[in-house]
Amino acid sequence: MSIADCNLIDLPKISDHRGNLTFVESRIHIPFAIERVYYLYDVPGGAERGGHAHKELCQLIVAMSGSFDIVLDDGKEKKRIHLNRSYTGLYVCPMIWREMDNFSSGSVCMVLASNRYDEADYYRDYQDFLRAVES
Ligand code: T46
Repeated sequence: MSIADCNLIDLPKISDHRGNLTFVESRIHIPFAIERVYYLYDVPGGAERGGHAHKELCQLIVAMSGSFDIVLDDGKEKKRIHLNRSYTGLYVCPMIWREMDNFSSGSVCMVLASNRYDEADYYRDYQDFLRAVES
């Protein structure tokens, strides 16, 4: 897996005089079935989140409100992506180290995930992650 396997996905947006509606359907708009939804909010200015990789988990990360940056790292290459639209999600495949920062005030990060929470699926040590991608 590499950061080339991660991509921005434009979700459907239905607009009328009442506002916008966006939806996500498993395996139609994203390449996995959604098993879990979680969200980050009330993130203090200057805070950093992430700092880990997943062995098997696939995720779609969406800035539902405000904005933040995600740095993707596959052990060879790094890429910083700014998310600021509630109809654009970042698909993150397994074995990608991610770090998140630059959260704007009041931002909300929603994550659609392919599996339930499992701490055993995490690499939380960067050297362990590098050893795994290099093996
Ligand atoms: C990711 C980024 C975008 C749970 O109990 N259930 C959950 O579903 C999650 C996601 C976390 N937790 C617990 C585990 C920790 O004790 O909540 C605590 C904070 O989790 P963590 O430090 O992993 O949070 P972030 O914001 O650094 O990372 C999270 C996700 O863990 C991660 O998969 O990609 O958001």
